[in-house]
Amino acid sequence: MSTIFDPIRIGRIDLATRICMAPLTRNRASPGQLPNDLMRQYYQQRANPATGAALIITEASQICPEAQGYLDTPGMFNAEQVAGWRRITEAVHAEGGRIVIQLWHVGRISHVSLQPNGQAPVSSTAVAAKGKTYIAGGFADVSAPRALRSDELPGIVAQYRQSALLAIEAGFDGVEVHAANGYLIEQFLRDSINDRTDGYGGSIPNRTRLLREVMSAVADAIGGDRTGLRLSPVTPANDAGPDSDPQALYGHAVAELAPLKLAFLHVVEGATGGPRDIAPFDYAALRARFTGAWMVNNGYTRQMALDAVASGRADLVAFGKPFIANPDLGRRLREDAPWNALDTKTLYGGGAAGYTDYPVLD
Ligand code: 8OZ
Repeated sequence: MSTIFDPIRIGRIDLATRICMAPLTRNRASPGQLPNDLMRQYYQQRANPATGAALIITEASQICPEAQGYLDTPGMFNAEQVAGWRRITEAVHAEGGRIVIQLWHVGRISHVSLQPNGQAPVSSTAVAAKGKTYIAGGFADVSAPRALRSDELPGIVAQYRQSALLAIEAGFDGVEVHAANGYLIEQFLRDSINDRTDGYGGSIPNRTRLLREVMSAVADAIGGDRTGLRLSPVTPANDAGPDSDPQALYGHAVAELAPLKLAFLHVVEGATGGPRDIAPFDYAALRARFTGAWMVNNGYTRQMALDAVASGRADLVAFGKPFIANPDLGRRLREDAPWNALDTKTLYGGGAAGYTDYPVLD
């Protein structure tokens, strides 16, 4: 029987415990979508596996300029960004921690003011999402997207591949592809959003095509044993309506990735950051189709995490908001110490307040 405090090897990555820091958008990058010293301090504070996380998954980071959907999120597509991230991976490694970067393309969850030349965001569809994003000056409705042509998709796949290669150059232990929470890949997966009539729409194998091509390209570039994937089969986040058959869709998606021997699959159970029981879904059946490490997330308490790993239901547990408010969450889990409360006003944007100034024990 394992505990959340036991080591594990996932793919090529050795972890000191099963405690992971979930990806968390904090909107504190510098102009140029650049990682900076404040971000370095934030990750470093959480990087020692004895007190923090064994594995940090960074905040979602753009694979290309068109992939941005919110103000001041970091990028991973040019040399300056690589140099900035390198300082962060070095700081995390100096603490004995491991760090993978979450790579995303937001698709239609964006705003023309964040897009190159003020152009429309791209998606599987030309139908706008209902929802807001955060831009210069405050919240704004997301913009109407342009549906990608089929001949543009190989270029998007190539951008994921290139971004993953840059991540390795920046010293990351691997990458997590963000295919959750209503962003581009999920905009292709779900039949509630994908209204295409080409080879990327319609049947389940067509809707999972972009995911399959992205994961194959990334795994081919850096190794499946350094590649993870995040899915959220039933989340309603970012106006992602429920798929007509999520069990079949996500089951197929995971089964066809088997040849890639991915390091881990990170599943958001229920509504991201909300109710875990929003819709029925058999996560154990999904796991049965996967051979790598199984990472669970969403609203885990200490007891839930202990039970999930002790029972064998999960290999790893990712904590999100608790890691914002508790840089030493690993120690607090070990000692069963109370957790600091989260200040929700300082989640997105701003400086050190609510970012690097949460207190540790003693
Ligand atoms: C909260 C605010 C902005 C983005 C996600 C990357 O839901 C996000 C995100 C969360 O995956």
